[in-house]
Amino acid sequence: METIIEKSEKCSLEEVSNIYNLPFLELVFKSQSVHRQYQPLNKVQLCTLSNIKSGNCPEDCKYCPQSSRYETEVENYKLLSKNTVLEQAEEARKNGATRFCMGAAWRSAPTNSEFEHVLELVKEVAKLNLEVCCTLGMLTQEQAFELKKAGLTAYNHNLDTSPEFYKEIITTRTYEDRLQTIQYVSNANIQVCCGGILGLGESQIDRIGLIKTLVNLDPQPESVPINVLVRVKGTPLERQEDVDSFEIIRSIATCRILIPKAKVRLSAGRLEMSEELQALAFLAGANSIFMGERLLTTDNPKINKDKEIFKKLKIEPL
Ligand code: SAM
Ligand code: DTB
Ligand code: SF4
Repeated sequence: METIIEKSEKCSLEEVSNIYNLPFLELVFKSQSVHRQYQPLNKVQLCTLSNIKSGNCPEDCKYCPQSSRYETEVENYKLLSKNTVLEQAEEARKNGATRFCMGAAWRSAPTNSEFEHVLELVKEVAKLNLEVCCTLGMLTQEQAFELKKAGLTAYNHNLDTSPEFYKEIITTRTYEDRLQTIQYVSNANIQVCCGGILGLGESQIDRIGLIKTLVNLDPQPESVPINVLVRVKGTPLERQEDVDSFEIIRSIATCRILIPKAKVRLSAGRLEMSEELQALAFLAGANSIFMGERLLTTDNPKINKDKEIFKKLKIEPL
């Protein structure tokens, strides 16, 4: 079977690097020009997250508060009930969200009745006329087909960083494992949502390497979340340095230019961003945010605050 990275040299590291390193103003001009060609203007999609299963995860992702290996203050709970999730989804829709993303702190999606429960959640959320996204860890091909049948729009599975730096951040699974699940999702005709995290201590070439991998996925992802590390007390990365704001914008702009049809999502980390930086991210080609006062376990800007920014910038929810 062809693999999703079959044509991996379509765009070389050097080509990605040449774009990433353009003079800043030229880069943003170029990314905005591509944006105008491929994406609706002045529109940003609102997505809301639900942590449907929290904490106690066996993986060792160094950024993550939900790993059982670190002493964090995160809440641990098993799968949420249908009613709870549907209430959250309805609330999200009422606030203007058009996409609802359910995350679970699992290494892999379970194979028992818990998976049946997730399928049920997907079906019910889809009935609310919301796009439905899940992120449940690794999947089998069969599970991907079942999620598709249940009405799943998209599956989020991030590569997080470059293939080279990955082992510094996670040792309990490999980059290849991630690519395999992405392949299964793609085979099942579910949209691929795949991106990464900035600020893990990676070098600029790692950021470029992540983008190169994303660009060369075939088909390219429909959705690219760009997260900025949320430093959580108790995780190995709690004292990681700030990532330079211009690196965030360069990453977004490069994704916009090289993955023109994707939604580029300004995901985790907005709480620490000024309005001006967020505006610059939209200018560079970001066209989605998470709305709601929580991401999975950490805080996100208040809904009213986001409404204010949209009003000032005359941005409409998509
Ligand atoms: N357990 C599943 C998995 O890892 O694939 C799904 C849930 S996991 C929390 C979803 C994504 O959240 C991760 O792939 C990572 O990119 C992002 N994430 C987790 N903790 C983060 C943090 N502290 N800051 C920024 N992004 C984070
Ligand atoms: C993604 O790329 N970012 C979201 C979503 N996909 C699942 C998760 C961000 C999590 C931030 C840390 C937390 O709140 O636990
Ligand atoms: Fe588990 Fe996902 Fe957190 Fe890694 S990112 S520890 S797999 S919940």
